[in-house]
Amino acid sequence: MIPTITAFARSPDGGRGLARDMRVRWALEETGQRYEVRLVSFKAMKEPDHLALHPFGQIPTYEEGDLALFETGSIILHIAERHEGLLPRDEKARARAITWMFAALNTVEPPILDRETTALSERRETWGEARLRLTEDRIRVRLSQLSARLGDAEWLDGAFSAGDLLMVSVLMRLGPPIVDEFPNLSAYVARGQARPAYRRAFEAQLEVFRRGGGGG
Ligand code: GTB
Repeated sequence: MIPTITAFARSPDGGRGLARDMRVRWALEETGQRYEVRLVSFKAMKEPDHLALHPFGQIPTYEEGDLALFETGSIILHIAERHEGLLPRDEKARARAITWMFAALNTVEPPILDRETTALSERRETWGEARLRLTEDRIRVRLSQLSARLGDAEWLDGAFSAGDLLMVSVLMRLGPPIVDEFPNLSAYVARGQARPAYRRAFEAQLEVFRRGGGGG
């Protein structure tokens, strides 16, 4: 059964692959799955049909027959558990790869999102610049720990896994300036982005942006 995911009809990221449908597309490409995409407007995301799929009125969602999922981590785990390519077969290695999925979403991404909120909504406050610096220092702590663990390795724990897919996606969201302070992390992101499955997913989301005439 071909799954259907949802994505922004007009992504505000200008086709840079930063919206979370990119992570799901990438997982589907890594595992060689065909998929369909239903594009939704910001208005439609808050209407009953979409809210029945996603209680928080967001993208992405994932529909496969009578199964409907939301939350990128859960969607990617579902895909990874059913198809070869994103989780090792060995039980312990698999548990460790899943641990990295949670680490990406629960430990590394939160300070990055915090910085983004400050940069977008709080910067003009009298305390905005100070708070921005604070959030950046918190990110540096996490990235230095991650950098120390990765060391010279290609991926976080053996072969490329869903943990790497999510970690690279999270670091991409932060963007180069801070990541580049850690050369092994910027090389890690570049390795992820060089994967053929990543390139296919990126082109597919960019095509939506091109067809939409430039977002907005
Ligand atoms: N925890 C959920 C998950 O992982 O699936 C979070 C889902 C989520 O944040 N979805 C966002 C959304 O639907 C899109 S990805 N937002 C609309 C809303 O809440 O009304 C976040 C995102 C949006 C835009 C950019 N960008 O333009 O660069 C990047 C990332």
